[in-house]
Amino acid sequence: MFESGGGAFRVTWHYPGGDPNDVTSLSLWEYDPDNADDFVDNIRQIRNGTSVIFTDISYTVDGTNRKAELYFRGPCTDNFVHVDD
Ligand SMILES: [Ca+2]
Ligand SMILES: [Ca+2]
Repeated sequence: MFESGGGAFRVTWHYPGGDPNDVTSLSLWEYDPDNADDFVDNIRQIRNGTSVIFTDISYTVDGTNRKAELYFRGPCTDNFVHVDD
């Protein structure tokens, strides 16, 4: 999970030992402690070693800390997703 104050960020998927043609799908979620997590967006077919940029996720910011607690769900996320805020 990572925190964002809104704006844009870039996500890179890198699957070590995988093929450059490997593709996965990730969905972006926003964590809330007192209610169900909010679904934000899907990434379809992100290729191994490539990046996708989210340009405006300011609407996901909430809570007293004014941050969005973002995380990805997908088959290959744990150590293989890198975020540049
Ligand atoms: Ca929320
Ligand atoms: Ca939240």
